[in-house]
Amino acid sequence: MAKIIGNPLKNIPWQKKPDNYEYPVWRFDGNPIIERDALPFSNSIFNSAVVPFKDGFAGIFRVDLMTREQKLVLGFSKDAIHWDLKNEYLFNGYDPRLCEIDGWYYLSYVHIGNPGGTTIGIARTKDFESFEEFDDATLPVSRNGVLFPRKINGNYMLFTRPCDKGHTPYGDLFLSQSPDLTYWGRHHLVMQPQKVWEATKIGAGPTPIETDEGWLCFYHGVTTSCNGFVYSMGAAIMDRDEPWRVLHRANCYLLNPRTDYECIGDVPNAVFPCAALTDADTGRIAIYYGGADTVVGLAFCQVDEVVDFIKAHDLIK
Ligand code: BMA
Repeated sequence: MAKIIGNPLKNIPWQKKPDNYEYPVWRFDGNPIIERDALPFSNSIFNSAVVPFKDGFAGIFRVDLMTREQKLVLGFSKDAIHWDLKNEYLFNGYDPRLCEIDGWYYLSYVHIGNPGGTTIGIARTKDFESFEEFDDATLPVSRNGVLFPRKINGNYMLFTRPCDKGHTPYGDLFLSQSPDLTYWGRHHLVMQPQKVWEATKIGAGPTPIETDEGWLCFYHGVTTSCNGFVYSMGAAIMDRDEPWRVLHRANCYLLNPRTDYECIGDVPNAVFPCAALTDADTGRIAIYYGGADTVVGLAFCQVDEVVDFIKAHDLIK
């Protein structure tokens, strides 16, 4: 029975698995939790990040405006379901991830503005009021920069996904290391697309979740149909000390576009996970994902059940 290594989170949002549902990840029945027009002048609010903060939660939300500029926006919540979004733009960019390391909340995101293409921006805050920005962690062109929630063997670890300036038709998962969040090196290839559901490209998802069996990493995988890309969520388990080593990897997706809010929107057929809350006491995990590049959805799972599922459908033999 896999266990989460981390803090308890008594107020994690939760809903029981529907009766007779056979798969390990299920959706919140109040989805979407954030609609596309939750802020003035917003076109869509989707791939977003959340963390426990004080006695509630803080989040950084991807808001695409009616001009189709891409902005990051702060939000706060008592229950991690109902969010008070601030109508102020924090950074230019998209697809934020958040994690807490030693009292700092770290944001990694797709930074736009470099003429060479997108890079991974990193910033940190203690209070979600003032942010310190680091130099970009990658050269262009790169997306899906996801930090691990602690140093491993003295280094910060960052998943990256080198890509092109467009709607990249390829993509492998890499990991880079840094002693100080400024100088990055010791790069490793971690995973490449394998099965059809993710054959076009893969990219990291929420902050990796530490368990006694390894780092539980949800990620997105993309397949190409005659009607375009289909984005689903998969999962793998990486070695705790050498997280570029994949110990187990599900051969199928764990969540894919099936509901109206995942299949209909600005980019149809997209499930794009960017955050997860965890409760070490109960093994509960709440996953936040973008639906059809338009809204924010929430899904749930139990760590032991997900790990068992990955092992039962394991690509790594
Ligand atoms: C990716 C990113 C995501 C987006 C997805 C589907 O390349 O841009 O932000 O959700 O495409 O459009």
